[in-house]
Amino acid sequence: MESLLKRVKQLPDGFVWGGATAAYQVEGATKVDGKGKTMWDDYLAAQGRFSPDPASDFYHRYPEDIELAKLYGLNAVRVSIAWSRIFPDGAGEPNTAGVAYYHRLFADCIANGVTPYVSLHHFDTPKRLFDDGDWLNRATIDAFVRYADFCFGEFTEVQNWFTINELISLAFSQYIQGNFPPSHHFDVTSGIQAQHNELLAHARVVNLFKEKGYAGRIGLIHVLQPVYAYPETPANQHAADLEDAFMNRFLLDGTFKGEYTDATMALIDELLDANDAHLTIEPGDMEIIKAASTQNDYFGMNYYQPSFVTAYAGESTNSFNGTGEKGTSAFKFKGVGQHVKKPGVDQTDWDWNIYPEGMYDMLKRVATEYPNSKTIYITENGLGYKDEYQGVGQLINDDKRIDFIDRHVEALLQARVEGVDVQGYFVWSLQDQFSWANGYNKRYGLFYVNFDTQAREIKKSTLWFRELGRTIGG
Ligand code: BGP
Repeated sequence: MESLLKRVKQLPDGFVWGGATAAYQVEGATKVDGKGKTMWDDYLAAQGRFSPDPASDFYHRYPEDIELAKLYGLNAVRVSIAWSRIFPDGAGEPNTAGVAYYHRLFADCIANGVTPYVSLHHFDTPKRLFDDGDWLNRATIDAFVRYADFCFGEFTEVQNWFTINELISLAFSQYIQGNFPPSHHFDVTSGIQAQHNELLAHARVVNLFKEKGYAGRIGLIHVLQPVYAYPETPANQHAADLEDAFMNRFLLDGTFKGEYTDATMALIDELLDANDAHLTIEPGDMEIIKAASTQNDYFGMNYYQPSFVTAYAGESTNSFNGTGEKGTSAFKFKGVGQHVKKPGVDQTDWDWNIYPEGMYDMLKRVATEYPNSKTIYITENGLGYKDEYQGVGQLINDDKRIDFIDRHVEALLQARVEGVDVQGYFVWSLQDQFSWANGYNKRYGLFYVNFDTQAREIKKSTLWFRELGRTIGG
C-alpha cells in the first residue's frame, strides 16, 4: 500500500500513542448496576435534544474497543471513572457493581497492552453534589478527596492518574458560556470561584496521593487555548492578555507555581472589576495549592484551538454553535474582548480555529514558564466533523481529520526537537461519542460508531494513525 503518511515522520521511542474517552460520553448504561445520576441526566432529559443512552455502549462493548485499539497500534487509552458509579450519591458506601466494572475494564486494557490513563472527574459531578452547588460548595471538594482516596486504594492496577479534566472548560461552560448545567451566562464570580475551588480539590488530592505513598503517577489536565490579538494593536493585545489570564494563566500559575502571581492577579482583578465580580480565597487555600505545585508527576495538555481577540467594552453576549452550521458562534466579554475570525485561518463547521501553531506555542510556553509541569502529554486533540457513513464494512473518508492530526503531531514534534519534554499524544477521541453540547453529529473518533447498530467501522484516519504508530522508536 502506498504510504498514507504525507511526510516522513518518526515518533520517538517509548512514545505514548493513544485515544481518549470520557465515561459519560461513551459508557451509556446510565441507569445500570446501581449508577447514580450526574449533573447531566435530568438536564439532557429536559432539553430533549439527545440521550446519553446508549452513547457508544462502552459499558458493554469495551472489550471490542480495546481490541480495536490494540489492533490499530494504540499503546494507551484515556478513560475516566464515573464518580456516580462508585458513589451513586457522590459519598457514602461504594457501589460494588461499579467498582467491579472498572476492575474489568482496566484488566482488559492491561491484558491488551493498552495502558490506561485514568481521570477521576470528567465533567460528571454526581447529581446530589451538583444540586448542592457543585464545585462552588466546598463539601464537593471534601467528597472528591474521599472518592479519590478510595480509587487510589482500590484500583492499584492503575499507574497513571489525572484528577480533573479541563477545570476551565467546566467552569467556563457552566458559568460564562451557559451551555453546561446550570447554564449561567457571564456569572463571572462563579466562573472564577469554580476554577479556584477545582484547583484546590486537585491540590488536596495530589497532596494526599503523595502523603499516603500511593504507587504510580498523578497530574491534572488543562485545556490550553492561546489567545492572540487581532489585529495586533496595544489595546487588542491587552484584551488578549485579559482573556489569557482567565482561560490559561490563572490555573497554570496556581497549578505549577502554587500562587496566582501579582501580574496575573492584576489582569484577573481588572476583568473581575469590569464585571462586578469577585474571588474568595480562604485562609489556608494557597498553602495547599503551593504544596501540590511541585508534586505533580506530569501534565496532561488538551489542545484544540486558539482564539483571536479584539478589545470590547460593550455588554457581554454569546451565541454557541451547537449544530455545526458555520458562522453561528459569537463571543463578546465585557471589558475583556470579542472573538474575531482571523483571515487565512480555517475553521471547522463548529467555528473552531484550525491552528497547529497554537499547540506549538503553548507547549513552548508551558515548558519555559512552568518547569514544574515536568513531562507533558497531549491528552486530547482532534477534529469534530460530520463523517459520512458509507455502509457496513466501508471505509469512511476523513482526509480532513488526517490533515488536522498530521499538522498537530508535526507541531508537537517540532516543540520536542526544541527541548520540550512531550512524551505522548492521545487523539480525541478513541471511538465516536456524543459531544456534550452538540450531541451525536459531531464526531471525533478514530473508530466510527454506527449509533443505530453500535457497529464500529474504520476511517481513513484509523489506518493513517496505525501507520504513524508503527514508526515509534523505529
Ligand atoms: C474537551 C472535553 C471532551 C470533548 C472535547 C470536544 O473539552 O474534554 O470531553 O467533548 O472537548 O469538545 P466538543 O465535544 O464540545 O466538540
